[in-house]
Amino acid sequence: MYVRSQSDDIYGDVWTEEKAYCVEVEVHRVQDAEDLLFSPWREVSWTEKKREELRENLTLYKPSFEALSKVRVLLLGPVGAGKSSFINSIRSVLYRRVSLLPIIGSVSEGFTKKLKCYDIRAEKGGQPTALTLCDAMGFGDSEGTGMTLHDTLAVIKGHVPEGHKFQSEASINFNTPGYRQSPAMEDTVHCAVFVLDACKVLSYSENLEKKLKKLHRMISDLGIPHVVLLTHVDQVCHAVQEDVQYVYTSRIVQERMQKAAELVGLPLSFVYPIKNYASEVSVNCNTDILLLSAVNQILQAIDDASEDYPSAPQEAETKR
Ligand SMILES: Nc1nc2c(ncn2[C@@H]2O[C@H](COP(=O)(O)OP(=O)(O)OP(=O)(O)O)[C@@H](O)[C@H]2O)c(=O)[nH]1
Ligand SMILES: [Mg+2]
Repeated sequence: MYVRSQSDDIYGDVWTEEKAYCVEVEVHRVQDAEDLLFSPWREVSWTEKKREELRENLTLYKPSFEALSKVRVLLLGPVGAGKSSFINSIRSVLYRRVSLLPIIGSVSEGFTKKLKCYDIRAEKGGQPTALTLCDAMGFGDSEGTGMTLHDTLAVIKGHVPEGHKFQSEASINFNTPGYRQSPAMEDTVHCAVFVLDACKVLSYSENLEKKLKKLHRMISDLGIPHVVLLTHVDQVCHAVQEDVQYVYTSRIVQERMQKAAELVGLPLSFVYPIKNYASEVSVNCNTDILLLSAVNQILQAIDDASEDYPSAPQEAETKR
């Protein structure tokens, strides 16, 4: 439990005897009052009812653009930020137990090497929802490492086939096996999500920042919505580690969100903090609420952008 107090507040007993001996001393870490704001800066209802409401929003979601039956969301970002973990976490929320997809790993050169799209099912063995989450290779810190800008744009435009293995020395082109020359609208990416690690936003390289900013401009030009997910928020604030309910009261999470927004060049309202399932073996209501809120923001961004799609799907294809 976290208590906010004035510095001269006294809790417990005050000894008046001249000689008092301590038999046992218990030391507790006290969260610095400066770390927490007096009230959350974004309102969230942390209730079971809210979790079910958000879950239903996702499972019943239908894209507002009628020509589309499914939406593809591409997870982009530096190696190790938690892109694959996010897919595993969303599955966990819907299956009501922590899912164990064999796609997560910590390797400095990046664990995910292929483009793989995952159907998100309403429940284990159930019907796929209208959401598909696509996992791809991470960005390296230095030039020429990880997925290139060129290949990222090829994926976004829908040219790259499922299962393609990225190779920094072999850019995607017309000769790439399975290359889609004229992708249909359902093959393109309908929202790009930048996944950034709250522990590392202050130390990402200049090269990575340039790449994120460039992508932001290029994706905007294509008329594709994009948002930022800030992962690992449990590792930057003790209160949040105890309970993600403190996420919008934590000053440090707020600062890291501001930094994440700056890195990409988006306003703060496009940044959503999440905590992926990483060490726990069962799901938790508040963690689910934060994850589902982020997904619902992504779906909303897709629907907002689709209002500006040309009405006929063929026109939409040529626009891209
Ligand atoms: N504590 C904590 N750990 C996380 C979180 N998200 C991911 N992790 C851990 O971070 C490590 C990397 O996660 P991945 O999901 O494999 O990261 P990725 O972005 O897919 O990485 P690449 O495939 O290498 O590009 C794993 O050990 C995860 O368990 C989070 O929100 N909190
Ligand atoms: Mg991965």
